[in-house]
Amino acid sequence: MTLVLILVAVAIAVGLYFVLAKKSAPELEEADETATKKRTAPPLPPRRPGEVPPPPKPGEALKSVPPPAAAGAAKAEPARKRTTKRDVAGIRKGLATARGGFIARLSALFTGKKEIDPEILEQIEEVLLTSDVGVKTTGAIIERLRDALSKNELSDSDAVWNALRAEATRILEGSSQDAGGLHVDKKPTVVLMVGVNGVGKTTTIGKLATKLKADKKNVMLAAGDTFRAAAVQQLEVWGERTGASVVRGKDGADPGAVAFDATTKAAADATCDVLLVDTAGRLHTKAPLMDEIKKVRKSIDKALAGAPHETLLVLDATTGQNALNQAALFKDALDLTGIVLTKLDGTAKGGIVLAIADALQIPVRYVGLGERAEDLREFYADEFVEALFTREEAEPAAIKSPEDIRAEA
Ligand SMILES: Nc1nc2c(ncn2[C@@H]2O[C@H](COP(=O)(O)OP(=O)(O)O)[C@@H](O)[C@H]2O)c(=O)[nH]1
Ligand SMILES: [Mg+2]
Repeated sequence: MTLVLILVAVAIAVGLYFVLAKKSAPELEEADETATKKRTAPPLPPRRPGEVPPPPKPGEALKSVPPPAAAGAAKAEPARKRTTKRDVAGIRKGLATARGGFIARLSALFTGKKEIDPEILEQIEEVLLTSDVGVKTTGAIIERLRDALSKNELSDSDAVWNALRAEATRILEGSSQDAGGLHVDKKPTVVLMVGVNGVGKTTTIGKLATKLKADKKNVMLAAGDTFRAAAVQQLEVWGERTGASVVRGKDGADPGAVAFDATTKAAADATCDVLLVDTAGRLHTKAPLMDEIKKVRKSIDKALAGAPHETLLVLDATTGQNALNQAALFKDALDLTGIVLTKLDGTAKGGIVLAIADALQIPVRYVGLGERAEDLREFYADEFVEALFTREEAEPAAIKSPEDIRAEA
């Protein structure tokens, strides 16, 4: 009798457990929906309790182990193939101001010295700190150099320079597995552009529309900065230049409504490849304004499930550490897929790119090296470091990549 009672109690408990588990699953999914919608891999088939996975067939064991993720690459998809021709010389030209400032100051510490000056680490540290690399990133770089020096891994000042260059590459590659331009693999691909006032959102949209048009893509623009009539006009000028249609609302219209309308139109238009959504760059320190960007994002998702496919944060390199503070707030509010760092042509510092890559672990996708459409460059760490760090005396012997050699042939 007691046994029967115990069995009945156990059966009821098990039943209750399954009913509760089933009920809470959709609620959890909903709460986490925005964060995981785009990137979650298809779920593995459920395994019954106590079930042991089948042993791997010979040779299969290694395949089933995922490759180790690079630092900060948790969100990143596999590295994409470079779509543009390498143009180290062009990028170097765009970085002339930074090379004349930041890099020239660094380089001067090494010029004419073969022996390592014991004070060189402090001098490097000072240049990095005054070039927007930031305290944390500078500290990490110096620590690694000090470590290598103490192990006698750096024999002369050339070796120190190369180690510095390698550090820059490591930092930039760590965050940029997913670097290099937009991923236009959905039709339409919806791109939401965010950032504070004046950083270059609208200009970047115009430059992107120009690039996409050159790639024979059909582009639509959404005038989501409804606060200033001038902002809408600025986008319309880019629309006329590139042949992209512009979706706009009435003056002062709700930005979410404009974004919803544009996304609905783009989704219904079979010829539309990419929709670029402009937003107002209101002060990020005012929480309600940040909430509004989140609302815009939600409206886009409502009009087309899974969109926006890209949310790019635009940062102005000339604002230095301020750009980092902005980025932290936007990263908190939105699921950012990349950074566009504009106006790198206008700063003698330029170290901010290292600080951003190191602190945010969000891939830098484009850099702005001027106001013309062709000055927006897809970002690749190796190419960028080569353009930034090549010293004047080494320039004639610039290293050629296999792509360059093939292109010349
Ligand atoms: N030198 C330079 N100027 C830029 C770059 N990107 C944008 N600008 C300029 O920055 C200013 C503000 O750009 P805008 O797109 O209106 O910023 P928004 O408020 O974020 O939309 C404009 O004068 C642009 O021409 C860049 O990469 N280099
Ligand atoms: Mg604008």
